[in-house]
Amino acid sequence: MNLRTLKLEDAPLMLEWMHDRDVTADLKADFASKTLEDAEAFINHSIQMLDGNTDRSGNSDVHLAIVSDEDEYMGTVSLKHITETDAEFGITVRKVAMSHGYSWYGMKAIIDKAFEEYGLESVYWCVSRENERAVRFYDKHNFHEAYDIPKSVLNRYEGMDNLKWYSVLKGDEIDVRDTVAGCKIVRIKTIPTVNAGELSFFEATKEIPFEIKRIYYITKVPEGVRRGFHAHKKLKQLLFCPYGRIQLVLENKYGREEVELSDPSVGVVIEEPTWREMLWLQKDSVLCVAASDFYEVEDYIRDYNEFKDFINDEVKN
Ligand code: T46
Repeated sequence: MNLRTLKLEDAPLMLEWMHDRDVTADLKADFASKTLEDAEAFINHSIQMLDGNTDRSGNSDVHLAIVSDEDEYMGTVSLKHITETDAEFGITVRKVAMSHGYSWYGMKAIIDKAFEEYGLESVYWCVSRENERAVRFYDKHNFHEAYDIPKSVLNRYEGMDNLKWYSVLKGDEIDVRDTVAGCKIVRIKTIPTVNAGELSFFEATKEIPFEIKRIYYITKVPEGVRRGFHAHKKLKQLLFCPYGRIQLVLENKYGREEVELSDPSVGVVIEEPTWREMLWLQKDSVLCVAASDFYEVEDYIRDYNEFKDFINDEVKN
């Protein structure tokens, strides 16, 4: 997969999705009436814009082709209405490209460009809530609903209701691993507010797969200190770091792996016997834990060899 400048020879495949009701049903613009010449004109215009030109209304947009390894056009990904700080994201892919990772690849690549190449602070976009496929896609990738879209942007969508807005801020991690030593890495819903921080929340048993009976947090730990060195027999926990940087080393029947917790919107769910060690990479980092049960000293295995025997016995049974 690749992202490249649009070429005139992409026009027929661009026209293919424009005339495909399955692709365009929930899109704002009327694509059904477009012709090959329209597609070519769009591509020519996009190439001019890449040269730093703006259109008559002063907009500067970037439209790039998402292509296969064989350089076949699969869809277009865009940053529109680019200002010094933000831009609107847009994407359309051909039906054959759906569910093959092209949308995610294109989206991630252009958002990376927005922050790294164009120096933007935020990227936003919206979809019709009736566009279930798109809403599922953005939710699956843990993008968060945005509630503070400026009026000037909303005006562009006047007359359209039932829209769901999303935004990504510079520094948001949008490509984290799914698991660490078989433990699920979860995205904690996080709502950004422009210039006023973020609010994160999770609800049992929606984002985390157990009822919460206890919450505890570890604070005031100096840099370089390690804690943990134990496993639990039954306890399930969600670990997250709302402030600072903590390295988590996890070991269980899936192996030994580490992950850095440094994003308040990322947590790790430990559901089975797992040896854990936590290293404070930054002084005063906070480790928060939501646990499935009350504190029970008998649930701890604090001897590493005993833990190894415990998981070996579990594997055998
Ligand atoms: C874990 C990691 C991530 C209590 O009395 N009640 C509690 O709910 C907890 C969690 C601890 N304690 C007592 C037991 C010890 O006397 O607090 C003291 C410190 O606990 P510990 O040495 O186990 O702390 P960590 O940081 O090594 O481990 C803790 C949790 O205990 C453990 O369940 O998974 O954080």
